Amino acid sequence: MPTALSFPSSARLSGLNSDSQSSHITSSVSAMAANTEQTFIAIKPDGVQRGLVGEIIKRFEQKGFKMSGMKFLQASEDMLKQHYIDLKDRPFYPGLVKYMGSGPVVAMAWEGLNVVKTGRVMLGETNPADSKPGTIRGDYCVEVGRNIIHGSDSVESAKKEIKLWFKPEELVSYKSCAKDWIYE
Ligand code: DAT
Ligand code: MG
Repeated sequence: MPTALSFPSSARLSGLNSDSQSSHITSSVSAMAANTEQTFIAIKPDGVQRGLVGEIIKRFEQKGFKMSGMKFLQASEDMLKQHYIDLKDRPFYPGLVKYMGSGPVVAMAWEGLNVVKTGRVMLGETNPADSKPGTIRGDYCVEVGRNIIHGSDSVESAKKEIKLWFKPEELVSYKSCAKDWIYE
């Protein structure tokens, strides 16, 4: 977690007087809390098999989000059923669970300001056919049942999903050296 020790350096950098320094510090405090929002992103088995792991990670890195956790695994059926539990009554649920377990996935936690919502924008629509070019699904896939990537749809589901996929000690808390160049 960032500490109060990091405030003076950013205030000094901006060369502000003491009044505006304190409002700068106040806004830094609220921005800091928002900057720690996390989302769960998973590169699905087709994304892994098609060699898109590096490309997908690159997009999140280059955007300015911070990786807080990553692992490569073939998920169990139980875990995938749980992950997609809200869709259990949908006709595609069994096929979805089977596809997600058909090979290894890359499970990741990414952190940053509005990362849940922005992450969804970066993914594109659920159906690649509706996804704009420039989005991950818009650029790299064709069918809804092979849409290469998962991203949490709300802060609440992100919390649940990160808890399901990661043990607390698998998430790493650190300060990115780029932080003060990404956030004002
Ligand atoms: P998203 O992954 O965009 O959050 P979702 O949570 O509604 O979408 O569905 C989870 C996954 O289930 C989705 O990525 C692909 C699959 N899926 C959704 N709708 C489907 C459909 N109509 N037919 C086949 N698979 C579908
Ligand atoms: Mg979803």
